[in-house]
This record gives sequence, structure tokens and C-alpha cells, in this order.
Amino acid sequence: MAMQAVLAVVSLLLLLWPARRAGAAEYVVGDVGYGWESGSGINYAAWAREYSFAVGDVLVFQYVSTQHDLYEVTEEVYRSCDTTAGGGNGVRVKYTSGYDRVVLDEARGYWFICDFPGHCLGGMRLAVNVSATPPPAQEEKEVAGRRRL
Ligand SMILES: [Cu+2]
Repeated sequence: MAMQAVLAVVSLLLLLWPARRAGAAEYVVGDVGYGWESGSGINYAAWAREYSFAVGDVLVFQYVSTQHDLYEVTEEVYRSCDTTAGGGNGVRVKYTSGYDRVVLDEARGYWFICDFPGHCLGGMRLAVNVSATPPPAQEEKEVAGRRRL
């Protein structure tokens, strides 16, 4: 009976497995729980340089939702930290859940900021460049904060 249950679970996992894109990875921004944080000392530019992001990868932003948020913005807003510029047209997506999984589904630059007053200027901004295919070298590299899907 127990063996049958195990087989059923294994079969289910095998059924679900192909739905995941081979090579896609999930990154917890900042590498730790509540890694999207001000005052944490995390240098997001340095964090992003640790990895090579490819289409299909996922960024996970974890934060206290009453203290931070997450806006995907244009490069201009990323640089100015001014989300009201251009009538707010520089804001692409607003996330506020505190656990936001952002699928990087296009090969392009992505820019993220926290819109709480002063946080972006204080360092809560992240820029990543997403390439069409992952570099082969990274496939075998195991690094903190990255886990295979
Ligand atoms: Cu913030």
C-alpha cells in the first residue's frame, strides 16, 4: 500500500517534470529571505553581476509588504527614481504582495525599484539584463540563491 502511494507520487512528479523549461532557474533577489530590503546593505548591482539571466528565469522578491513594494519600471525611472515622471508612464508593473515571482520572459533589460519614499534613491533598485539563452558555463555552477527549476 505504501509502495503504491510512493509510485503514485513519483508518477505524478514525472508527469509534471517536462512542463519546466530545461535550464531555467529561480533567483531569490539578495540571496536571502526578505532580500528586497532597505538598510540590509545589499548592493543589488553587485548581486546582479553574480549571475547571467536568461529567458524563462524567475526573480523572487521577498519583502515586508507594509514597508516596501516592487515596481518594474523603465530605465529612465530606474535612474531617476521618479515614478511620476511622464505622467507615470515609466511604471510597467506594480507588485505589492511581499512575495513576488517575476518571470523574465523576454530577452531585454529589466529594471525594478521600490517606490516607498527614499528607498530607490537609498539603493533599492535592481537592473538585470536577460539574454535569449543561458551561457553553457553557468549550467553546472551552483551558487547561493539560485536553484534549478
Ligand atoms: Cu523599500
